[in-house]
Amino acid sequence: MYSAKMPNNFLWGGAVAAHQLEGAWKEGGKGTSVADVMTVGSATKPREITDGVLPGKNYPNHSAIDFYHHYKEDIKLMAEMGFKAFRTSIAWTRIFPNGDETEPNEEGLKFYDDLFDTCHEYGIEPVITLSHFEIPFNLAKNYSGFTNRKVIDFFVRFAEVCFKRYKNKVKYWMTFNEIDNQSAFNDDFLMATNSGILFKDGMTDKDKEAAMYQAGHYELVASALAVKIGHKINPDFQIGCMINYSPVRPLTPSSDDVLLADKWEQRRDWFSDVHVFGEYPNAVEAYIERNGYRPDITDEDRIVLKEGTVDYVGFSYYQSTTVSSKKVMPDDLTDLAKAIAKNPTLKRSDWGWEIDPEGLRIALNQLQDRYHKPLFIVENGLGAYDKVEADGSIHDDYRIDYLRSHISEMEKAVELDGVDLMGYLPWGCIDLVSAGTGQMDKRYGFIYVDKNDAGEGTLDRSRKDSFFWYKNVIESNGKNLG
Ligand code: P53
Repeated sequence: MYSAKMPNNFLWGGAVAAHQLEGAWKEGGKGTSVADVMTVGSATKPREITDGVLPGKNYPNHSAIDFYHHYKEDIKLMAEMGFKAFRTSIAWTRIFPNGDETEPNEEGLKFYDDLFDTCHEYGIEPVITLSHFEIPFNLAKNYSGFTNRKVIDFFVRFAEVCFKRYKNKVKYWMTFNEIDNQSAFNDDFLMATNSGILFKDGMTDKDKEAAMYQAGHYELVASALAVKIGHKINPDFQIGCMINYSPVRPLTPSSDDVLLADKWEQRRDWFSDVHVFGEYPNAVEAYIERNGYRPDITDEDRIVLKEGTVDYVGFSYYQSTTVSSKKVMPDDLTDLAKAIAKNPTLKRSDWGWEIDPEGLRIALNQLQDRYHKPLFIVENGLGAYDKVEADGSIHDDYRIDYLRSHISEMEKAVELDGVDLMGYLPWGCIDLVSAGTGQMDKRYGFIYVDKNDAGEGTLDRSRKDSFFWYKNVIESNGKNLG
């Protein structure tokens, strides 16, 4: 609905994911997830995905920030900032340790009962992702992840158990985190995290891309089935999709650059197109056919997709993307990464992520125009090194600058452009393990956690300058940006 000002029920808060902060990877009956077999990397060194948990390696997600034992203290700090909503995920392996069991693990279910109860004690609405980069390792290793149709049933069982158990505790859900990331099909990390695909040596780009289309399709079917079941369990549920949205800028006004930007978007946005419209866009059907891929897509699947469309579009926004036809011509586009050009007008983070606040307003407008659905910013933020002063304070003005400029563009989108926006949940509201690099020192938080990349530290929590700044933002419903 059109609102000329920031709505009073706007969901200010923050976001995290289970595997990046809970730790306690073997407690409460939890099984091993793909995140548990990823080592620590750095800005320049990718994480290694090992064949099971091997001795002598550093797996940062195993202990993370031990939210599993600290959640009461952490939620209290979020309440102090005035959070209205808190996004986290349910670790699939706490509920189904190997993914293929028929009965859930009661101790895992109980943990999330207590967590959600704690949120409600402070009037904080939980926003829950079902699958956030933490598919059971068994499903990856022994079923080839989502390239296997059987995994649809395992996911749907997991979703149904969660919907039933938390029927009166959780209203806002999302099915698959950043489902569109896997369009970067030759990125081993993204394929493992998104779909539980562990590529074998010798696979060609074509093999990988074909696997991605199959896995993506089965995930979309699994999501649609979950949406249908969820709405039956509680018609008040709001179940969304979740994409990593990056508006694409042509490097120059040339037709080749403009068309390349369109092609690039088509090859990512089909995931959310299917989630929202319940049908495949022509551009992707044509691309699949032109390349000779034959994903298993049945007529029944197509009916399911239509019946399980989402209620809202959740998305993360970190940066825009700029593409150049000097790198690749539009009709030759396969590997999306190869089309990306450095945007000469933008600054970058220490990890090379471009900083583009206006890109967020563009994203909100594009998504509103394309989908006509409520939107929800469920991740945004700056990964940065923080310095703790002698007196324990942390002056993270760079983080405040990033968030201020993005919130300001977001407010223009709501107040000037009429975007129907449910809330703003910046990423990593408490410091946690980076998904991409496994580092602790790539920090996003308002709350500092004393732990470094080597895994050393007291785990003590403290308030950064941004903590007090964000409290004022929330208190003033976004008017006081400092
Ligand atoms: P990190 C890649 C591209 C965009 C977002 O990322 C991504 C990724 C995966 O690294 O992930 C999302 O921790 C994701 C979160 C993640 C966050 O962005 O690499 O949903 O789990 O932590 C930030 O700096």
